Formats: sequence, structure tokens, C-alpha cells
Amino acid sequence: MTGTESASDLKSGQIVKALAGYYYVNTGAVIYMCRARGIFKKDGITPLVGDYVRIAVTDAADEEGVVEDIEPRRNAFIRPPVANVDIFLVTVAAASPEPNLETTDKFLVSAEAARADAVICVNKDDLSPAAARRIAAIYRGVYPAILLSAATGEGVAELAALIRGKSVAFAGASGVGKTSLLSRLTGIADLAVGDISRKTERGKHTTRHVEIFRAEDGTRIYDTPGFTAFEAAGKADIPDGERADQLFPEFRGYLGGCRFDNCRHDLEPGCAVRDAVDAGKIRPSRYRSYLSLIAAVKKARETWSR
Ligand SMILES: Nc1nc2c(ncn2[C@@H]2O[C@H](COP(=O)(O)OP(=O)(O)OP(=O)(O)O)[C@@H](O)[C@H]2O)c(=O)[nH]1
Ligand SMILES: [Mg+2]
Ligand SMILES: [Zn+2]
Repeated sequence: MTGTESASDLKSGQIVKALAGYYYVNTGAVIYMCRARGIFKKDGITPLVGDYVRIAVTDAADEEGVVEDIEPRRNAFIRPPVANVDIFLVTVAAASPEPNLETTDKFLVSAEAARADAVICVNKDDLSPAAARRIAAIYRGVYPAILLSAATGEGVAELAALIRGKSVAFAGASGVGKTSLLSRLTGIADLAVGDISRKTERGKHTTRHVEIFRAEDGTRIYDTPGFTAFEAAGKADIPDGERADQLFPEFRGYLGGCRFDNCRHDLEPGCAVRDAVDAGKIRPSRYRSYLSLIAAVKKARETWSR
């Protein structure tokens, strides 16, 4: 802020869309198209969709402004680039595209690290009910897992009840049906993303920017581009001070039972986590995801410290 400007000249709002260098800030009455103040770039700060901000209006008639400051965030993510998310709707398709559980688990790890909740949305139940049930069974007991079909509307009411009033963001590979589910949840038929009905086996990255939509009950739903649009779906890293084993909620009850305090739950003897896998208490695919996460983190850290 400069000169005679006072805080009362600023308007508060939320960034609801980021596109081509502009931030669209919803102040309740108006959506202002804003640039970010230069200082953000200098400080290495990028405003994110979901940020609560204050803006200076530069042109009231044309509804343009400048983002002046950003309120403290509840959480922030790079992939997808969003802030202030209560619940991630981690979406996989039962088929078409083929489900990738390791990518799903990587994403769940970053949600855990950011203390965001997660709901597993198993979409396209109409295409392959057996596969949908298999996937849901892997996650049930750890995360809520809902069988859905954006095609038939199955599960949509159940999901709506679970997220009512929250800020929720879709996350998942291209083509799994994130935008289609969002359309079902909000009743918005004509989403800006266009040709979602023409897709076939793999996603075509129809959604290319993050945008928040509001359901009639006030729930805020972020649409996001499919994972691979962000290159690798989550690089192999976990935040400083976090232990990989703590980020798999179903491991937590076993962590004190290992023979060695510093057990990595890999090849160590007397490992309670591995025993739980063998006893069918922890799902093998989740344990495999854990092992590949710690291997990747180790490799990344060795590279950095060279
Ligand atoms: N059979 C069936 N098709 C679906 C379902 N949900 C979505 N689709 C179709 O799957 C394709 C992809 O759907 P989108 O909603 O664009 O997927 P997306 O996850 O938003 O994809 P990106 O925006 O590329 O990340 C479209 O052709 C949809 O009509 C479903 O439950 N069943
Ligand atoms: Mg989409
Ligand atoms: Zn162990």
C-alpha cells in the first residue's frame, strides 16, 4: 500500500479462477479481473485459486484491480495449484482410463501432509462395477470411498451430503470425470470446459485451469486439470519434519510395535507394519505405494545433497 491509500479502499474477496496471468477475485458483488502486485513475484509468492485476498480496484467500470495482499492460508498445494481446501475429492475411474493407485496414493500423501481431508471418488461405476468395488474396498476404513457415476447420477447425493458447506477440490487423472461430477453436484450444465462428451479411452486434458464453482447449498467446488497436465503427478517428496509412515493413516496404529524405533518398515526384522500387511490389515497396494515413496524420497535427497 502506498501514499494516502488506506485499508478501507481495499476490497476483500476470494480468487476463484486463475487464467493467463489474471486472477479473478470474487468480492461477493463483482468478480474483478486482477493482476498480482509485483512484490509477490519478487518474494517468490504466487497467488493461488482459493486464496482470500485484498484488492485495490484500478478501474471500477471495467471491473479491474490489483491483488494487494493474501490472507494466511489454511493450506496450499502446487499440484494442483490451489489453497484453502478442506477436502480433496480424489477421483479415479473404475475403467477408462485405467486406475492408477500409486498416483492416487501419492496425492493422498500430500493431502495428509497438508492436513486436508480426502474422499475417494470411484467414478464410472456404470462401466465396471466389479473394478469399482475393488478400488473402494482398498480405501474403505481409511478414507470415505464413494461409488459414483456421473453418467447415471449414482452416488452424487451421497457425495453432496458428505461435502456440504465445505471447500472441496477435485484431484485425479485426466478423463476420470472430475468436471462431469462437478456438473452433477452444482447443476451447472454448461461448463466452460466444452467438449467433455467426446473423450474416449484416455483423458485429453479438457480442463486447463483451476476454477471454483458454487453449488446451490453453498459448497465451493474447485475444478482442476487432470494430474498429468502437471507433469509427474506429485514429485517424490514429503515436507521436512514429516515421516512417510505417518502419512498413511492405517499404518499409525502399528508404528509403535516395530522391533526397532527407527524401523523404515522395509526389510527390518520384527516390523509390525509388514506383519499387518501379511495379516491382511493393511492393503498390499498401499504398502507398495509406501515403499516406492520412501525409495523415491531417499533417491531425491541423495541427489540434492551431492
Ligand atoms: N460412462 C461414464 N462416462 C463418464 C462418467 N463420468 C465422466 N464420463 C465421461 O468421461 C469423459 C471425461 O470426463 P471429464 O469430466 O471431462 O473428465 P475430467 O476428469 O474432468 O478430465 P480433465 O478435465 O481432462 O482432467 C467424458 O466423455 C465424460 O462424459 C461416468 O460416470 N460414466
Ligand atoms: Mg475436467
Ligand atoms: Zn516397521
